[in-house]
Amino acid sequence: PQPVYLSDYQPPAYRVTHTELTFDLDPAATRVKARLLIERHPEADANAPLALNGEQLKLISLAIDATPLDAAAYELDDEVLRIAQVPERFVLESEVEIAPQENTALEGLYQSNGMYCTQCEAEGFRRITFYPDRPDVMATFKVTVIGDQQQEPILLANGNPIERGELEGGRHFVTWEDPHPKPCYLFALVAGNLHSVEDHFTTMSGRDVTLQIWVEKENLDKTEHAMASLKRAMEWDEQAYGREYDLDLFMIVAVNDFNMGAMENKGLNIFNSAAVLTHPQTATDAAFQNVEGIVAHEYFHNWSGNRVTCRDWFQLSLKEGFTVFRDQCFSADTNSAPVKRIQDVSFFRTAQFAEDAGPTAHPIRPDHFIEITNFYTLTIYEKGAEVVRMLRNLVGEESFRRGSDLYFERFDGQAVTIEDFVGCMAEASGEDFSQFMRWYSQAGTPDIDAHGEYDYVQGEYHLTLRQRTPATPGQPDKLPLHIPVRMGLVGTKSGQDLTLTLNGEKLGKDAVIHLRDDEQTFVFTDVAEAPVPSLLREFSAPVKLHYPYSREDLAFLLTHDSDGFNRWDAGQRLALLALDDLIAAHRNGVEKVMDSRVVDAFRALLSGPMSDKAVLAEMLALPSEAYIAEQQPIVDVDAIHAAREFVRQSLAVALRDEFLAIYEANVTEEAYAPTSEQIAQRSLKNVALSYLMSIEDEQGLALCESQFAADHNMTDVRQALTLLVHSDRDDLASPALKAFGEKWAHDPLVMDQWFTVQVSRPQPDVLERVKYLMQHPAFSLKNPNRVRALVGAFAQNRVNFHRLDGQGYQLLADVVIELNRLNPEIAARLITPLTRWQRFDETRQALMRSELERIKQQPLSSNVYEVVEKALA
Ligand code: BAL
Ligand code: ZN
Repeated sequence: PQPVYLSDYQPPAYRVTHTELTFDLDPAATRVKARLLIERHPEADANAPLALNGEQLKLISLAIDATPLDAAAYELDDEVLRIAQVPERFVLESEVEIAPQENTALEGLYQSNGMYCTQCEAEGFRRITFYPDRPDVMATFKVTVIGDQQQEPILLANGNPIERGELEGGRHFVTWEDPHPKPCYLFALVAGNLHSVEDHFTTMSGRDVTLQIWVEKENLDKTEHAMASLKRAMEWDEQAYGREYDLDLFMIVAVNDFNMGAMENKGLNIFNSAAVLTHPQTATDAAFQNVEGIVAHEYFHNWSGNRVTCRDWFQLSLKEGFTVFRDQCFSADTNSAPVKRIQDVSFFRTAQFAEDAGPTAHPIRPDHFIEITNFYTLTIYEKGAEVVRMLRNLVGEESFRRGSDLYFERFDGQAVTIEDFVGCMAEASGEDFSQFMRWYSQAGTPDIDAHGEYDYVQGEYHLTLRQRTPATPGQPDKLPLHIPVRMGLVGTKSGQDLTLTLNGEKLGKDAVIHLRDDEQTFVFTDVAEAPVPSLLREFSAPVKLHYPYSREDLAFLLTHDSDGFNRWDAGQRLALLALDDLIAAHRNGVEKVMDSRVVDAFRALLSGPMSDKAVLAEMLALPSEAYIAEQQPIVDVDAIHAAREFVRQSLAVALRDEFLAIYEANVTEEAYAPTSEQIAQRSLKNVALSYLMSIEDEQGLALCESQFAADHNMTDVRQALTLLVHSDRDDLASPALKAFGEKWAHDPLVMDQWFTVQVSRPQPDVLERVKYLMQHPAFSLKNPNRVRALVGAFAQNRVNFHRLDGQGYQLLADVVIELNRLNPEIAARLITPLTRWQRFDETRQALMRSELERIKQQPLSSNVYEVVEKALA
């Protein structure tokens, strides 16, 4: 497979202005008729051939302006249909046949539980009909779907329904019209035996929009939260961005087999059932919050992605980074803002930093790719969002809003670039973003080494910041970035933020300083007392900040920093310092000793004023093994696990009574609601329970068992089940697992949780259990959710996946090889943990590489090929 390069971009020689499609549905032989109104670009060569993408299509007929084309008039290979001579303006008609029931890749038109659905982003439309499958070709669509009245009573497509009727042989049809020009990646069709819940939203200009969520009948009671989230998102986008919905109907459909979380097709969002269905008995608080965020994300795409779309797939972060930023702000406004930031950053620093440091590292705007589906990454999405957040922080909220208004107005109905977006921000604010643009082209996470000195005599504080971005594949040398560092100086006597005076200018108590050079020293004057610097507040830039904080400094910031995020981060850093010592002790076979400062800090947290329970729950959670691993030069999975368990157990022993008290104070009999208050209470209660269970405290065990038995809501049940299964009390865990598995055998999304709980336990029997569960009737390699819940979760189980005998790696490679044939997109994603081989000891490196080599020996899809090739380069 050959890469495509951004530098080769050419505007399309022909554009489609209007698209009419007719689908005659059949599992083995669906007929698709296309009638395309096509025009040559005014600047294109009059002899330019027409090239249409098409894959796995059986061509039945082809005509231009009603004249059939004979075989000599076109060339057809596995990927492209090329017609040498076409008029300046013409109608192209084609008919093709496709087989949805054989489509296990879940791209294009496929069947899921007997229902038809589509996934066209990024390049799935070419598996439906011959078309210029690129986002800069935008057309209005009229779509007729014909299906069986019994099997497919519901026939959906984008836009508004304009006609419906019955046909011979028990068939019927519905015709849909979408007046908004769109690229074909936003096309959608759904047909099946679906049921809907309906609601309404009145837009800011007073229009009534009908909202429908379509699901299988048994899931009708799991749609309430998604609907409420949708309405909140619609209102929020009007207030925060002035964006109003533009059709009379907005539909969401839940499907069981789906590669992504969801898809923003115009007017017809298709969702992975896991990203839309919730019920207190089946979904955890985290799932409720995830659904809220994803519903909002897809809805927000209606403007950031659909009305204004991407010129080419290299610009993917234009819509994804911006839309993730929008959904993050929405969730922060709707829930606890500091907790949202803590959770997002915690995930980002673990997973995106790892991606940015590995062999698949790429810029937010890559300059080449083989398979675009490999680029739906944390870098494009999450780092892209961090860059938009930096822009907002650099220009301020008002200018940012002016910039986004300008962007949506100026480029409505167009396919544009990242420069167009940043250009609007520059125009609205008067700022110069030329250096800032390097964030889009340079991969890798910048390291910032910070050093501070207080001059008592002069009353000055000198802060030196040095930046360096490590080499990444294809980018050996990096240029300095424009990095906004939000900061404060916390006085060690007063415990208060000091006023910041820089170059004679009073900046207030919290300010953004701009690091642009490799190294810069900032001299703060009129600093009346020795401070501890609080740097990178709210994680103001996606960088690794290194400052030689002492444990006393961190304990001080933990209680005095006015920035909630940095208070949490000080706790994480303090725990990491203790963990470092313990990891070293474990490796050296020396007795482990718990740092009393960490115990004291936790005691202070537990006994201090408890204003924000949600933040407290985050502060009590230790850094994950994956995050600890990120900080180590060579990852020693066993030492990390042992050290973290030691800290957990030491804290539990020292603070048992406090954890018990926290647990008891946060038990509630209230009916479940996914409110911030209740979620905070449950988080706090469950983090306390996890400490108690780490020492298998008798009272903790009893609480855990009764929490499981009470069956109050899935958050509590799942936490209790996890703690039992992850303990050494198999006598308690086995009956609980059995009861849970029997109770929920009919619900695949709950069975996914049952799989995950089992395969993430630290005990060494897990590999056998994974193999056993892969034979379970509820498991199927064809379903991406099942694969992620079982095999994906196992690969996150650090001590077991990284077994020294290599069997964990072997199992993953076996699954990748099999999935490569069924679903290349999911297979390629599944390889990720193996691509991180450089981070491990030599033995594991060799084992991981040999599995990558074994995969490479197979006949591979371009998706898997690209990842393996990079991983071994
Ligand atoms: N566009 C693919 C799914 C999403 O990011 O919303
Ligand atoms: Zn998106």
